[in-house]
Amino acid sequence: MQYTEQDFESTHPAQLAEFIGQHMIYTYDNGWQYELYIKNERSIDYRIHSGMVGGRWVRNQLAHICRLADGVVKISWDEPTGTTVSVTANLKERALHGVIFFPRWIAQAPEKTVCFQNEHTAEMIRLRDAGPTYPKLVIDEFARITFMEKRAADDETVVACAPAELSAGYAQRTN
Ligand code: FER
Repeated sequence: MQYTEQDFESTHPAQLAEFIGQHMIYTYDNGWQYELYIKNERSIDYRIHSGMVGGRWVRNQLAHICRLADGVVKISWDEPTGTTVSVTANLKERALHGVIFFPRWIAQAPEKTVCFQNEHTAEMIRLRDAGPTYPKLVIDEFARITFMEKRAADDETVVACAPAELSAGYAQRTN
């Protein structure tokens, strides 16, 4: 017997309407600044503005998205690099908690993953398979959501360029 994700699927698209299109910028208590767009029921786009892998950005990452309560969503995914992430966001309180599990090779050389990943997927898979994987660097941090807005689903313009190509002050906007 070989298991697939479909055997353990808990995404309920009908419960996700309030979260689809949500776009947010947040800063973890360790100072790392991230931007996340919930593109649709199964995918996210994101940019990393600062921190260990600042400059990295990704589009169309498959994610598991589930509603925990009104305004509370949990988003989890598995990167081609082998990094896995689970983020829980409380949109009403603008509070977020993320857990990032970095494979050892990224802890040793984080700059190898700083790119527009969609154009380097084969390279990321090669690096991941070369390892080492363990012990993973587990980062568990709270964050404050400093900017948030609701966009349409599947809007390709929300995350469309590298962090360094954004206009000055883009990530510093608050609302
Ligand atoms: C986040 C934490 C980690 C996040 C993305 C990551 C968009 C991705 C890290 C990586 O792939 O290196 O909150 O949100």
